[in-house]
Amino acid sequence: MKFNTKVIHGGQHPEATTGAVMTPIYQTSTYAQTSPGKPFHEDYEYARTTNPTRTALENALASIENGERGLAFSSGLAATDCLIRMFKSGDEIITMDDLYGGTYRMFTNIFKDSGIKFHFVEMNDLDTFESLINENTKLVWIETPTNPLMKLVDIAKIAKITKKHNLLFAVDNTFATPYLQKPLDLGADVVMHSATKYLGGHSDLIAGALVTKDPELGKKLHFKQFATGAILGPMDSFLVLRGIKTLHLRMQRHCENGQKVAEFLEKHAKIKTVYYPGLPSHPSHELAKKQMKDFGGMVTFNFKSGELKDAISFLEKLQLFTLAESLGGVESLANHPINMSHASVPVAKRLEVDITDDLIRLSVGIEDIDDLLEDLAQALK
Ligand code: P1T
Repeated sequence: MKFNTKVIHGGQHPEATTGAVMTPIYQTSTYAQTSPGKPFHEDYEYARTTNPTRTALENALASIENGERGLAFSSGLAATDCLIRMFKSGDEIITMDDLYGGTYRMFTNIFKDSGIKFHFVEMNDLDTFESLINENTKLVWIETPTNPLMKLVDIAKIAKITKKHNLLFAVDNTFATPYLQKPLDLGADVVMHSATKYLGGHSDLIAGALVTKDPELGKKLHFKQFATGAILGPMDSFLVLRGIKTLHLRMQRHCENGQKVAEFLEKHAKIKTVYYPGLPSHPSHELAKKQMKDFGGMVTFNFKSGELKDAISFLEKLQLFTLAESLGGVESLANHPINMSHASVPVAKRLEVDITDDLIRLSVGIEDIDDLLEDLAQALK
């Protein structure tokens, strides 16, 4: 199946008892047993372990990422947490200097006393990255494009290095989605999603996902998940599954609108830099053309003035773009990283990577482009 068919049919079957075309919401916590330890259905005994609506979603996730095993979590951070729990004191993880603020907070705060050592590096400097690898290194974790600075990393090049050193390689594919890029095909071992974003697509739920190429690794992660409990409920599983069915259509429009917004902002007299991989001025534009099908709906920019007050005034004047955390829904959102998505990153750290006071991140939705550009123009004026 091609991708646009997989989003609708991948891993999906009519429901066994009625032939319902859409997987029902199995709103149950438990399943009958015919004799102690003998469940009525061999796959289902308690819903923390498995639920048919979640299973249908997990099969869809595996299908669209070209993986073998999908797991659906109660949030993106729960999915990340589950993967990091695979490691122990003394292990080392190499990750990037530009990450979603909540991921950075988890790595530096929650795992602070775990004995796991995290290295935060500029991943495009491959020599420095490889020089950090030693016998304790176990995992490489990247985002591409990154949140919020839209940095790209060459997944295939990193995969070559991780394979050489026998390391696990995980990619947070939230911004790109499998419509734009498939990390497992490029050599990664695990894909992670905040399914809250484009996969769900309608800003009406919180969810996360892991997809693995290796079914054995999938099994180990499922054990961690059911033994710790951060599963996605049946209602939200249904909603993500429904969201995925239109992922390709939504992403196509997000990309069209994202490109036009980026071009508009780049020409505007008050704007300094626009961070969008679809612009020839983006330092990784050539890599984006190679690694991604298109360039997505996330656009970040700053002001020539560099002034916080200009960012605040712009955000307060927007009418159609809603000032809100999150991204990837059908509606356009605006975010002020230093006060919102990246407020948990210490000032010195964020300034090192240019998350400045005047930085703004837009999640460009699928509304009419003329209305979006008009809103940006009036707010900038
Ligand atoms: O919010 P949650 O579903 O737990 O996902 C965390 C997460 C992980 N990875 C990336 C790249 C993300 O963007 C996020 C969540 N991000 C936001 C809420 C935000 O506004 O950037």
